[in-house]
Amino acid sequence: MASQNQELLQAIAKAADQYPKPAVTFTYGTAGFRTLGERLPSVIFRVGMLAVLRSQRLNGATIGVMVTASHNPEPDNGVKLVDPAGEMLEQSWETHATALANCETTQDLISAYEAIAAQMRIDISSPASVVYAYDTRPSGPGLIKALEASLSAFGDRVKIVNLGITTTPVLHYVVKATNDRSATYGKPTIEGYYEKLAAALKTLIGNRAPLAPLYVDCANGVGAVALEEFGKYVENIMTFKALNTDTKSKGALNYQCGADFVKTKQQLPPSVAEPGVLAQPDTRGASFDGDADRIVYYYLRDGKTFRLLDGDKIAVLAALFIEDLVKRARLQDAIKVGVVQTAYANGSSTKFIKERNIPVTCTATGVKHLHHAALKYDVGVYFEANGHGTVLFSAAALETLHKAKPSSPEEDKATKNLLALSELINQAVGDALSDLLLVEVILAHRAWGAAEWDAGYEDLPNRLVKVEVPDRTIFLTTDAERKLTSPLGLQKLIDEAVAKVEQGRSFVRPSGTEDCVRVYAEASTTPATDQLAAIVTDLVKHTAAAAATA
Ligand code: G16
Repeated sequence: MASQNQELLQAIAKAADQYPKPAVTFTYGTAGFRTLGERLPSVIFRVGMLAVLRSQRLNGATIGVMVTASHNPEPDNGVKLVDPAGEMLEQSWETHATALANCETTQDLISAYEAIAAQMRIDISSPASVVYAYDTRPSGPGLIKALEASLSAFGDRVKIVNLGITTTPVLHYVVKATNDRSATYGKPTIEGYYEKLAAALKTLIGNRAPLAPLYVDCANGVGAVALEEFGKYVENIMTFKALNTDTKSKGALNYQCGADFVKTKQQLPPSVAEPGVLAQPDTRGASFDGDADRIVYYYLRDGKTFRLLDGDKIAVLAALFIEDLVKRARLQDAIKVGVVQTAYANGSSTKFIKERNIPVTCTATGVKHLHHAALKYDVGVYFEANGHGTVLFSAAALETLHKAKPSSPEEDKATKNLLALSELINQAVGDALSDLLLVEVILAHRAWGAAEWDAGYEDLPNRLVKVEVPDRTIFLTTDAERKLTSPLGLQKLIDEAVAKVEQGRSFVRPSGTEDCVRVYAEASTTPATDQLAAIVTDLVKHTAAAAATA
């Protein structure tokens, strides 16, 4: 055993020598490691090592590795690990990821790797299983080579599945399905996912008329590939008018398109704003982000005014619809619906949900935080305002639905619809495609267009500003990122600025995916919001500059 392990360590060291660490400090952030793609080969190699350890620690369960930088600019890339249930990597392991990524030499790396294995009592020669995928970024194939070099060092101890170019949520689905011993979640393949979604969609649409064609901005990313493939499975039910599908031209990814562009700029992507695209009254459009795990909707009110239907609007639509179905199924005593948001949720959306006696939890930014909070509800609807989210049905809720004894056709139908929704909605992570189907199904059931969906509540005017600072790590937060604890004194100044504004709210947090600080502001009027955002932005700039020169 000992000599076998020595041989393995030598093989890993030899391979690792090909991927030296650059002079950069890496952190496992909101969604894994993210920075310029050219800086990442050593990180990806080491993430491969950690994926194997994680799998070994979990008795050979399959772990996912996704190479993507999602909404970030094209030169960036990133990598994150997916746990066996399709969830984000358990948080305590992020420290191990950061530790391995920052080892300066191969020798340090091997020592750190052995230390983690010893601490976790992992036999490094035991079997492991890893499935991986990547998006359409130009740096993807090179980084995948680094991952493969790492995994190959383990020889046939590690079972490897390469899903190729696909979306983040598909990878999460495949991980979950692969580890599902009951084999009820679905076939562990890309096709298996599309079949599952299409079958659930067919059940939910029933004999209703086909859905209206939908414009989908694919951010010139991998969502374009997924949409084209998936479209073939649902041809008789719905058609997609795909826009921004150029995954080949340099610089096109996420450029003036995509969910992040729309949400941040609060405007249509130029290609969607072209005359004729959303011209028909009530035509809806939707934007994916670069790896198709977020979606926002929009339409032109009266054919003119841009109206955003973001993650908050989707959460409200979904929560009220599901709550309605639960009542129709007469299961309201057994199944409680709750909503999870972050500080970015528009104040009006939170108020609207609470007024309907639906509990709301606020967590820090990052799917990993929302997901865990949502698991505490029987049905947990979680969405970030930026369009990241899904709906989780607990095992208990599913059992209640499966065992229900409906006493009327209406109860029976509502129960079946809830079960079909649990199939339609990605239970591992938010998926732009699955969320799109959820929205379309709800609108079809309600016989609503975008205007009726939008009518529920009016967003408070809001602004999101990216501020580049010399060192974002000096910004530390508490209270689900709603308050700063550092730099000292800054929060007091923000509070004073907020107190002067009607319905004012503002917070500052360091981004976990980009080298910037984010400022959010909302207030009762647009001028007041813009002014508040400008004041807080200035406060951040001055404080950061002062700290840099101190
Ligand atoms: C990632 C995370 C999201 C988060 C977003 C922005 O999204 O998965 O939960 O909202 O980054 O995070 P931050 O404000 O920390 O930069 P994506 O779509 O880029 O994977």
